[in-house]
Amino acid sequence: MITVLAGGVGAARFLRGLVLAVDPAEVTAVVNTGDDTVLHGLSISPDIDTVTYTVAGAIDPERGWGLADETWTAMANLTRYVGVRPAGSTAAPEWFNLGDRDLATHFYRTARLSEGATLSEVTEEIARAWGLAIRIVPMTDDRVRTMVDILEDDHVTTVGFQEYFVKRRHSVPVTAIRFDGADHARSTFIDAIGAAEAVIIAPSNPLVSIGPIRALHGVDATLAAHRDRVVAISPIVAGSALKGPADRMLTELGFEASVLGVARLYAPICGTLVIDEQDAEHRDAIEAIGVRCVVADTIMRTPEIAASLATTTLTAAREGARHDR
Ligand code: FO1
Repeated sequence: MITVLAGGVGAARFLRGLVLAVDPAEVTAVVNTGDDTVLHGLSISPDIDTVTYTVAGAIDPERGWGLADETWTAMANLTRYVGVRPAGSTAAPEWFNLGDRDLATHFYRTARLSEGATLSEVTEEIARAWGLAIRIVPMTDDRVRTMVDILEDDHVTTVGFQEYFVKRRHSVPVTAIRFDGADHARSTFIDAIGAAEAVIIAPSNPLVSIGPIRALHGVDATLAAHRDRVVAISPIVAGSALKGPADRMLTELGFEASVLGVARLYAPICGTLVIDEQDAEHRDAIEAIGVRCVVADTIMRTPEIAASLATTTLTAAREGARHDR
């Protein structure tokens, strides 16, 4: 079994490559649910859906989220109600775009959860409906919410992750993040770490995509116990995030926005870091802090490049596993 800890777009592209390189039935993707939200009364799990749609080949390639060939009739009609919405109401959240085809997924998830199904069960059903052979597992069936302290109009306000990421287009400074509910939430996947021949930390934001997974009880300790077979791929290339605010967020929260900064964050739980060719000069500095370093093309412009990155990462994990005995 190969276990992948996953956030959104970067992880989804990596998984799409991985399933070209190995038997998809061998792969378990453990997905962040700290980004989940409820809008219009609908349960929305953005990272789970991004992974599902991408591996199914149905994602919109430009946006990286939502479905290709999408239409937006429901959203367009929502604007009618924005003018009559009373102050303080969260109805008609027109800032979060739900396409007509995508809505079907949220309808299904919401209905099944209200029937008493767990998020794990519903996620498996949705993956099956899309014809996927990989296992997609939410990190927990309990409610965990990533909350972000932002600096706005000279004072600090706490908002949910999507209100920071989408509503404010992640363009405001972040002063702190926390994962409400993580202290008591039960992880779904500890066994999938121990049983895996390789554990891969996908190229996702280390703070708000992998951070919530690590915040669950027992996860860091289990990863640390299998550290030699854990391989991470840096989401930071030449000091920048390929997508999203990871670079700014790292700096704002006191970390270094570089492959070395990523290596320091992961050093306790991960034996090897895969970095991009553009960062090859940092290899020795990373190895000096006790993390083996592999240099590869990590910019997944095509599924074939992602497949090659997956093969390199798996080889590194298998080499690491020889130390892990
Ligand atoms: N991201 C945006 O930037 N704008 C949106 O309107 C938006 C809508 C959306 C709807 C469904 C979904 O599954 C994802 C959506 N995303 C949107 C992406 C998503 O919120 C973020 O990329 C992730 O949470 C970060 O990993």
